[in-house]
Amino acid sequence: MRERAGSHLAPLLFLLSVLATAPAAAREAAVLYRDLCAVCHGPDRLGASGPPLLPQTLGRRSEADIVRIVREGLPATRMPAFGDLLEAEEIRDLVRYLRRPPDKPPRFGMAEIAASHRRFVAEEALPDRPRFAADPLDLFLVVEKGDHHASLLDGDRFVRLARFPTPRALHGGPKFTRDGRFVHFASRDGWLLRYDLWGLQPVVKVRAGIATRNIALTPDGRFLVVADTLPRAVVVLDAVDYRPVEVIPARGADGTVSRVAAVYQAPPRGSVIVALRDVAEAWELVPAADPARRRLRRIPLPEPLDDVLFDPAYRLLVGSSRSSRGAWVVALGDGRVVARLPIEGFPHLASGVTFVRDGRRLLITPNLTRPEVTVVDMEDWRVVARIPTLGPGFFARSHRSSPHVWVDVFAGPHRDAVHVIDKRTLGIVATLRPAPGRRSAHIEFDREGRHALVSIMEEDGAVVVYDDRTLVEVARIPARHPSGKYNVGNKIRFEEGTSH
Ligand code: DHE
Repeated sequence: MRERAGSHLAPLLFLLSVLATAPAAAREAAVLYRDLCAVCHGPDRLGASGPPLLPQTLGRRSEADIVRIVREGLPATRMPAFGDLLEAEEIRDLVRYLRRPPDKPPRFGMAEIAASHRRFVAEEALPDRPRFAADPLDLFLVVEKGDHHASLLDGDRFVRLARFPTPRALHGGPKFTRDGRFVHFASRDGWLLRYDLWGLQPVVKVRAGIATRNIALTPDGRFLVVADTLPRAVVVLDAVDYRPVEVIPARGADGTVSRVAAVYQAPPRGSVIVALRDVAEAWELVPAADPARRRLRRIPLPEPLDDVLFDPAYRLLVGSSRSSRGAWVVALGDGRVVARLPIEGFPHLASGVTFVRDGRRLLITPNLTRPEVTVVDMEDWRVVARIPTLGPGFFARSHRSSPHVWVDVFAGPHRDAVHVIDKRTLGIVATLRPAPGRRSAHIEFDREGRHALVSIMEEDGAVVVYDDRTLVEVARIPARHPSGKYNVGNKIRFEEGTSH
């Protein structure tokens, strides 16, 4: 450890003094972790105010990347720079320690979930009408990743009604109750929050895993189903009070343990579909208060498909995976392979949308690795158009009453561009750059399908509102690294142009 304490941060001075008095052997990585990192990342590396630091949660970052973060800190977060305090070798050893599994495998089951439970307000104390004057079914929820907040926007006037803290690192769409009053958020660290949009207050929270992908409500609204990659499990909770009902280990029919890629509500089926990342099957799950009565049906797949979309009747699953080329169409009823789609790269089907043209339903999907969007006829599964774009895209969005589909250009030098595609001609009619040089991504329509909202995904970003017909900007609301935006009315009506 270096003699110089650096310029800042009172807590670090305290930690420094602890280290200064520690014996030489205490410089080992585990001790450095305990003294410097555990206060934010938890004594067992499972996360606390900071994220978990385990091989499974660090997986996407290289050793060099993590060394840089430890040395330089992370801007706009509470992660300080340790470059003034630690020698390069100490940082390297610390990072290698973080990338090794802990001596004792982390455990996160019913007891740990129950122990994390916290209620903020009694159900009886919730207000009986909204605390704001705006149409409660035309609200937008904007997730602001920059400082882990969400904003509530009035979807008629495009003004902010409220802004409130959320768990850190939210991912996936928040899920609304059928009346649109409550919303469930999920973070990558497993924290779930049920929030009352009328009372503008958190109601209950729980940690349902160490690393979580997303959540789905059962169509009857009774249960919340959670997709975990650590532990490898599907967790079922009571959707109102967040008491754990069941932890279902994710194992294929042959016993192979799998990460859970995602869970999706399937309203016409009364079930939740579970996408698995490591085994060639999907599950259809109907939870029950008594786990002995829940139903779980395995649907065989031609290969593991972890990025999926459904037809509006939820008879078919269209899925792709990182390892395969193309996509498959599989009947949810009997696992019959209906078609194989010749799409190159990695179509991001979870972000695709469907719409009707000349009486035929088309599916349009962005591609995470290729500069094109693909349009597929959902009756005969022909690729009807490949539309070249300025770079790989992440999100597509439309609305039943809009003549357009909007797609972003998420990666590459043109990540500030958003293409507007004509549903009839399947040609790009405009390319907008709401903030030149800055990433513009993720689109959501208002309830009437008249306006499209785009996120400027930057620390000092914004939500930009366009008139969908004139393509003229009508409002710009500052926001801190806004990611997804969700219109309550579109979500609870299962509007065809948006995600569910
Ligand atoms: Fe997402 C939704 C998977 C990286 C922002 N993302 C989803 C869903 C899946 C998914 C399966 C649908 C679940 C849902 O909404 O309930 N995302 C993945 C990945 O596999 C991938 C590529 C890698 C990963 O590490 O998870 C990935 N996603 C990202 C990002 O890097 C994004 C841009 C920033 C972030 O927050 O991490 C991101 N994903 C989003 C958003 C949604 C989403 C905003 C909800 C979109 C919606 O409109 O519903």
